[in-house]
Amino acid sequence: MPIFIFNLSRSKLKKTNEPPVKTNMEDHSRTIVHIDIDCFYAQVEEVKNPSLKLQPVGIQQKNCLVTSNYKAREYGLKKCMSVTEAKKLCPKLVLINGEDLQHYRQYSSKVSDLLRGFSDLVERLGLDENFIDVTALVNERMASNYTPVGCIYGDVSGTCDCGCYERLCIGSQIAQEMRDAIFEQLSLTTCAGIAHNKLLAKLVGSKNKPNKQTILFPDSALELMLGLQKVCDIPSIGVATGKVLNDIHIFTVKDLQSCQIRELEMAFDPLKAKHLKQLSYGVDESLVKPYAKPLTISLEDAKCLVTKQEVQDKLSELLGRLLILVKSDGRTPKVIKVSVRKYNPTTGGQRETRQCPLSVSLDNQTKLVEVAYGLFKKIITEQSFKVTLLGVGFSKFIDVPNQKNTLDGFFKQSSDVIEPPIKRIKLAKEERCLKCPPGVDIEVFGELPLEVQQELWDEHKSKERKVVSKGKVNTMLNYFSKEPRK
Ligand code: DGT
Ligand code: MG
Repeated sequence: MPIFIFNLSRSKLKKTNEPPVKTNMEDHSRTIVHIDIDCFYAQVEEVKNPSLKLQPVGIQQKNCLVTSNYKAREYGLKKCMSVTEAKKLCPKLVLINGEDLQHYRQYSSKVSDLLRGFSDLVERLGLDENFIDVTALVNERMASNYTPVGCIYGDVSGTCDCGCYERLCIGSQIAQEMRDAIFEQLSLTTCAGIAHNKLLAKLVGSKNKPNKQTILFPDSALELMLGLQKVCDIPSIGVATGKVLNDIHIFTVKDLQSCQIRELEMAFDPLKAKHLKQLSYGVDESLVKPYAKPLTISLEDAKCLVTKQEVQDKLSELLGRLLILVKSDGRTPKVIKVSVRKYNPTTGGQRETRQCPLSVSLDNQTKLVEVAYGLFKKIITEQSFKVTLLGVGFSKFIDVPNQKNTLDGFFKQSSDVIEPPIKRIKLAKEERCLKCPPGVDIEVFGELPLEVQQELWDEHKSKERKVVSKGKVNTMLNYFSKEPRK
């Protein structure tokens, strides 16, 4: 249950016609940090090529400028400007093609992974923004030092007495630590907003840019919201909702605050109407939703291929790029899959996918191409073919790091095929051991990471339910079975 802090004497809304939601009636017990990377794509290019730092740099996709570094922004360059216009404003502009997002994605996951070292509650928003709920960490540090770090938005004179001032000050210290870590480890500068909810943390973070952070104390929330002007400037109000609001003559944040809830309920369902009203006052009860890593990481190319060589070259190219993504993801995939669309003049063709357990090291690209080509041959059995799409992907990830301490690293002997660690076994400790499936050496089982133990147990249960088909002998369970492999 949220704790409401009733402090009506300080309400700036008292004189207006009774708005149903007041910011200082909201629960302030959380501390949320929002981190946004400065001129993200441009900074990644600068990290790759530091000489760019001294020059105005623009990132181009098609004929459009999607971002530019702050040096270029001094010339008046803006997002979504045409490249021709940008060049006119800044003739010395260095343009870089930013259509391949691979490096940006890599940096994006590195930043989120680094932030997860501070709190499990990290939510990604796009490629360069993260919300981090640092409430637990703040509570651990209470009664230490309450010096605020960074800029403060608005007036701090009338602070609430629920302890939010102290919490937000500690939150600002944590935000600074996070930004320092991102800079030290990845050479990226960032902006941060610190507030008691996601909406306010995001909004206030953009008040001082670049490479700065800003705290918002709850008493300044209304000022921040009213500074937005248009309803569409409220982050979670998209184009469609904005249009409906405009249709009922609500254009500004002030309009949204002062309209009757009944008016909103005529256009939206009651929950959404209440939510919109709350947003206009800077009230946002939404939680930081920890991001789930993707179930599959795959790449595909819709190119026409007609020879074995073309297919192998394409698989090699796709796998090369895919391995970079998988390695930066950090987890270990257990399954490799290939998708193919066979050309059909009438229907255009249908996509077919084949997959198999991954028994080859991620470091051995040549063998991976062989495995992928084997899967391709299972779909395309004809000598003469025409495929219009080829894709390759990894799935069934387990949280075992794929570079150091990898499953294959752990079990690797001289070949690339995973072998059980016969010589390295110790007795299993009761407390970390899940049920050992029949047929698996209890000592080997006890030595495995919990995720792998769980995986083996799940596989055993599936086998019991006959989910694993007889043909699929190359399973995890077989790797760890005491029986010799078939
Ligand atoms: P900032 O945060 O103002 O310092 O600058 P950026 O560049 O980080 O801008 P942001 O945070 O809005 O967007 C992050 C990246 O996303 C940006 O570097 C390029 C890309 N991006 C932003 N807006 C667009 C867009 O409208 N279209 C496309 N294709 N990419 C965009
Ligand atoms: Mg940014």
